[in-house]
Amino acid sequence: MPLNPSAPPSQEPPPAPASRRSVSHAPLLADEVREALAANRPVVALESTIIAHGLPRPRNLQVGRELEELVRKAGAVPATVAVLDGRAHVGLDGAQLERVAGDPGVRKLGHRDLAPALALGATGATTVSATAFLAALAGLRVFATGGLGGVHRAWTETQDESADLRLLARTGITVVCAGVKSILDVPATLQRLETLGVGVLGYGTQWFPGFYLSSSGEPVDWTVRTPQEVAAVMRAREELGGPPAALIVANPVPGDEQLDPAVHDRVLADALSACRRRGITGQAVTPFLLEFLMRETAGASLEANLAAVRGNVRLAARIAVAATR
Ligand code: PSU
Ligand code: MN
Repeated sequence: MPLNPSAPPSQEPPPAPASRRSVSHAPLLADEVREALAANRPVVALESTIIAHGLPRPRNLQVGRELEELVRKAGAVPATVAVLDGRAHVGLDGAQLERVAGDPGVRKLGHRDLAPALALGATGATTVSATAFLAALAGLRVFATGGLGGVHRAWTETQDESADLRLLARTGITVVCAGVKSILDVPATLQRLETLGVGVLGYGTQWFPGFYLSSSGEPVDWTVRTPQEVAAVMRAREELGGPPAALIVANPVPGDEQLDPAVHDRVLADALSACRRRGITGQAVTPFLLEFLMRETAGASLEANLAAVRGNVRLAARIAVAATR
């Protein structure tokens, strides 16, 4: 409305533009998630980047639903995390999950992208860094994913290190994963995790898992064998206090469901050179490499990826149950 020049000067400041009006940026918890947390019942956070950018449509929606179902079957409440129209959600309903899986405009949001996404009303899937942050903020203690981001093999040229690592260094949450993605420099990533104070437990193994492969060939310092042992480590960390950091539970894909290691090594070498040749950088690198492997292994890498994620989600639910006892 144009100002009336004859009106007395107003005492009220002019209304802020819509984009600056104070809307809450606190994550919105699904009812079921809020009730479970209030009653100290187990909840498992699930990330959404794997759904929106890590898996092909329409299989991704089926998988998103299946993962939530696996959490329920193990006696916990699933909380898939995403940002919809500028609001962070911890726990999605069916239509919201469909949107994350089906809308090609869904962005990929790391932790640093959250503030602009909330302020500007964007819609996006959350990576490990953004999911861990929002889940911990909402009071969740356990989170499941496929493979963490980490130090990329071309780090000396690109300086590409996933923001997952820095966020996990500062966030007290237990992350169940099949190690870090094997497209990465695994030894360098393990070194970074050590420096950053992120705990690493091998689940039923003395070897750090290799995402598509049961082992990366790198040893782990600590091995646990039951969800109760993981819960005991979580309690010890919480009792000790000190600077918060994540605890990684590295859970290998079963040997009979892993990708053939020879196929893995050959196709990955091709994927890395294609990535370099095409000048792919930044957030696009990981989805490009995952997609390349999927195509060039005729879907075998996808099956190994899914087997890993399913195993992680089941284990995360058992850990959440053990940790609320
Ligand atoms: N695990 C999977 N598939 C994925 C991812 C993890 O099985 O797509 C995602 C996670 O969201 C992780 C992200 O945080 O890949 C890492 O991306 P970047 O390397 O750009 O940080
Ligand atoms: Mn990166």
